[in-house]
Amino acid sequence: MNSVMHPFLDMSARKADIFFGEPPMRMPALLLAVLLASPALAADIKVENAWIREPAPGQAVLGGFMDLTSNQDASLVQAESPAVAKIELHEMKMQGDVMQMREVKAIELPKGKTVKLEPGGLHLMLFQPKKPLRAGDKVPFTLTVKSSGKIEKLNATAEVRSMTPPVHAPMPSHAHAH
Ligand SMILES: [Cu+2]
Repeated sequence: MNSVMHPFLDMSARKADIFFGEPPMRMPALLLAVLLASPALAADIKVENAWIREPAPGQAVLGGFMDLTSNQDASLVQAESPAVAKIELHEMKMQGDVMQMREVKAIELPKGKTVKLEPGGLHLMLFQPKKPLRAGDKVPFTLTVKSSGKIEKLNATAEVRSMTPPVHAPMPSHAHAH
């Protein structure tokens, strides 16, 4: 079981399900209670190999990467961490000759497929670390995942790793304009 970081938010989500979801209001109360209590309805999501690229001095934007595998169709809709001001979900794509980066509303996690957040592809963009992050630091973060109309929060930890930028492959497009 994944622990729930924001019990209040989670309760609101469940309440919303009761009022706006499919017709559970007609179900006998006991059955409804059993369904809501069943953890089998929530997606089981593996978070592996989570890491953050150590920023250059003064750099206020960091890339976060990991492998995500869900046992049912789900989508990652939000990420947050007490270590940074904000996290966005990003995608990098070649558009003609130009590598472009944009924010995406969600990252789809198809059932059983390992989705890799990695340099040059989907990634988390972390903004404004509250204190300097150095290689070896462990950064806690929380992912918000939606599956079958349910919202769940996953807590995980990413390790800061240093990566010497390749001399011949500068990544000018990684300079964020937003
Ligand atoms: Cu980005």
